[in-house]
Amino acid sequence: MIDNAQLENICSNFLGPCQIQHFEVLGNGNINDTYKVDIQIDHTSHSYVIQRINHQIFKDPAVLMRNISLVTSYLRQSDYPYLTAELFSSVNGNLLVVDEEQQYWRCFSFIPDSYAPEGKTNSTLARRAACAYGAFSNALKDFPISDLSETIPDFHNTDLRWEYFVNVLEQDSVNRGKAAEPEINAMYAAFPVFEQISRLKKEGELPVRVTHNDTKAGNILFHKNTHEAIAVIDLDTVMPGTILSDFGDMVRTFVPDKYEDETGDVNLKLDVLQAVKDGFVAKTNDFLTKTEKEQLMLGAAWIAGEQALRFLTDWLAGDVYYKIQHPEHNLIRAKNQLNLFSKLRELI
Ligand code: GN1
Ligand code: MG
Repeated sequence: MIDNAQLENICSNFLGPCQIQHFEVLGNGNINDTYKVDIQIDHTSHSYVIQRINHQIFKDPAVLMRNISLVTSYLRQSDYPYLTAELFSSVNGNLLVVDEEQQYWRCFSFIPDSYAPEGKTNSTLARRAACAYGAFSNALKDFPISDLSETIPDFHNTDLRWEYFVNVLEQDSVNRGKAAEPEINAMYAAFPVFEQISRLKKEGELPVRVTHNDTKAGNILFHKNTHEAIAVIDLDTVMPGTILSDFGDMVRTFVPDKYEDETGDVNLKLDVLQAVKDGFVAKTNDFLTKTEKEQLMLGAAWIAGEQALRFLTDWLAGDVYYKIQHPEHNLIRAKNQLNLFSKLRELI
């Protein structure tokens, strides 16, 4: 855990000499470390978001920042009706500050009076969120896609993720294979859905678009009084992809009645599912192809299945990717996502 002095040092690099009045961990990110800091400037308190980028995962933080700058400038010049967090440059004019431990830091404006729901929302909030994610895709539909880099190459290449899973399973380096037998079998049973997606991609049926790639419930900010959606956040994985994964991640996180790391049977909230569909289609109907529209629910099952694959692989590999709070965390997440996958598969 970071202390006040360390954080103050980072902040000073962006904002000039300053004193932190208060800081707290923001959100439930599994990869980066995010803090909200309150700073007194000219007798007024200002809030910022300070974030340490996990550069084991985002291997080229400069490229990541370039993508985000390009996309947010483009959105601000379009008629996209939502807020975008402002990035601050360091006193040396860089969007990144590298500390003495070679950790990469960045600073955003904090969007005031906002909250992120993380899931378990009602259909009104889900529809508003889906409209916002849909408007995000719509606003970027003519963005010059070749300007964007892949911040994590092959992020939704499930074929490669499958190969990695099989390798990890064969090696079983931390001897966890036996304890996960039912989940491993369920994973194999999910494979035909991955094959279907892979086939559609190979046949050119899924146009490459600018996609967000992390359209979960926790990445939408709502206004705390009006409960209107006000911003799409976490643009780290905005890169070329298929719209099915953006629809899929919304369904994966808004529709179940459990958070992704809760135990117990996962049930679908069908009114919320309808709201996600309605909101997203309202904003994307004009430009999605017939196949994309027909395959949205395949996308939902795919993304839940792929997430199960990622959590299960990480558990079998000895928890090398996601942050965990306890030893069984990734296995519980995998069980939850497999359960969700089986429910979504019935709706394809
Ligand atoms: C990670 O860190 P966070 O919560 O924004 C992951 C997503 C997963 C998500 C599962 C770069 O996102 O792909 O869907 O955890 N991000 C990366 O909660 O791998
Ligand atoms: Mg993210």
